[in-house]
Amino acid sequence: MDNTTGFSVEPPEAADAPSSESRRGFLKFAALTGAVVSMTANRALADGDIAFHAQDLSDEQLVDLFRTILKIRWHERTQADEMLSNPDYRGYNHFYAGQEAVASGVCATLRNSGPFDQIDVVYSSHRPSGHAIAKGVDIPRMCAENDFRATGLNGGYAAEMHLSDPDVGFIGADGMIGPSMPIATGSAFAFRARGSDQVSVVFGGDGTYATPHFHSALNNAKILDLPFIYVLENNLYHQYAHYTYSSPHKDIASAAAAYGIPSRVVDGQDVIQVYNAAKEAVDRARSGGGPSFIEAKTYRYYNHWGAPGAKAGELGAFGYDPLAITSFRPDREVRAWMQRDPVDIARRTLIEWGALDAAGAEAVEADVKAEIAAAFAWAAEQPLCTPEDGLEHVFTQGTVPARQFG
Ligand SMILES: Cc1ncc(C[n+]2csc(CCOP(=O)(O)OP(=O)(O)O)c2C)c(N)n1
Ligand SMILES: [Mg+2]
Repeated sequence: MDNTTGFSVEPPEAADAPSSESRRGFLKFAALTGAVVSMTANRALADGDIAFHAQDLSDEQLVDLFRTILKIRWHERTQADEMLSNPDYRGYNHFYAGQEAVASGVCATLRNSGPFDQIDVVYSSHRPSGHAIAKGVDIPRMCAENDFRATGLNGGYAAEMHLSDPDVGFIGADGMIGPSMPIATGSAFAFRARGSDQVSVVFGGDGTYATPHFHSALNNAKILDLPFIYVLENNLYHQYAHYTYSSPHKDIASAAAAYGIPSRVVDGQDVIQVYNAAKEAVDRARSGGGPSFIEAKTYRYYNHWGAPGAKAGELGAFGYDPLAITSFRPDREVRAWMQRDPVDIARRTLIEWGALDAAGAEAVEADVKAEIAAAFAWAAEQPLCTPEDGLEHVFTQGTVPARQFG
């Protein structure tokens, strides 16, 4: 363990092992009590560094973190309800509910507004709505986009899997698993070449480990010492296959050690843990210290795609997913993870820290629910795309100057 940062740069075997006496003691205690060892917020408290960066956050900033988590949660729930109960709704999503603390904690450490040559950039995945909201996209226009409306963020061309909003540094979703990683290192290279202190972040699932892009991105990021952060959201499954089918590592973060990149495994349900790890990584990247890798252990409450198994008005999806090709998730696993809900954990922490009280938390949630309902209502009134719109932005106007290569 690198004691100055808390990031591990040890080889895989050592990185998986307990890192301190206190943590070892806690693990022993947890094993004795039958607790879920690797997932409790206490694990980080036992490390003694849980609030290191977050302690500098004002009450207002802490409430903002909670608000972001809630915005994502109510966006997902509202959209799932639309899909289940409104036959006129055309949108769809790879729902992010359950993983909200990851996007919220990471993006809270980034520059999300300002000129394009100063803003930090986020490359997202096929599961982008949480990343987009946390980065600060205009939510009503995102709702319109997801329903293929002409006034949506991308004119109704993109919808969920190609959503993008350069104004806030959300370079965008990506339907392909893997290619966004080397593209994100490309941005990081541009920042370094221009002498900018911007940071490039990519979010990828556990499914990205087995792609060549995972390895080439980390290799290039280290060799060129790029301001690049790989946030791997390990929600245990890619589509319907458990991640251990395609990765030999219990902690995929162990793989970063092979490239000499410091890594950190965090409880992705605890926004404070995510924030701390991301803050360290961003500080390192901005100050020329090179790339970092963060693995957030998390879980999605809905099935891989859409809302099969979900009921309108209820959180989560249960039962056999007819889209499942191979195995599917046991209901009891979903329910167990829902016991460690990122909304509940954030609310409890903020109340314990005195940033707000229970009534205040309820007020924030009511406020967010109203904001999201208004966003969907606005989107529903927007004009639909016409078939002719499909020919816009395809061909360039005028002439393209000839370029000579080589
Ligand atoms: C190159 C490529 N192969 C296969 C797919 C089909 N596909 C879409 S999502 C997905 C699983 C991704 O799993 P993971 O990276 O763990 O992300 P999660 O869905 O769990 O968020 C796959 C295989 C794809 N989109 N791109
Ligand atoms: Mg996954």
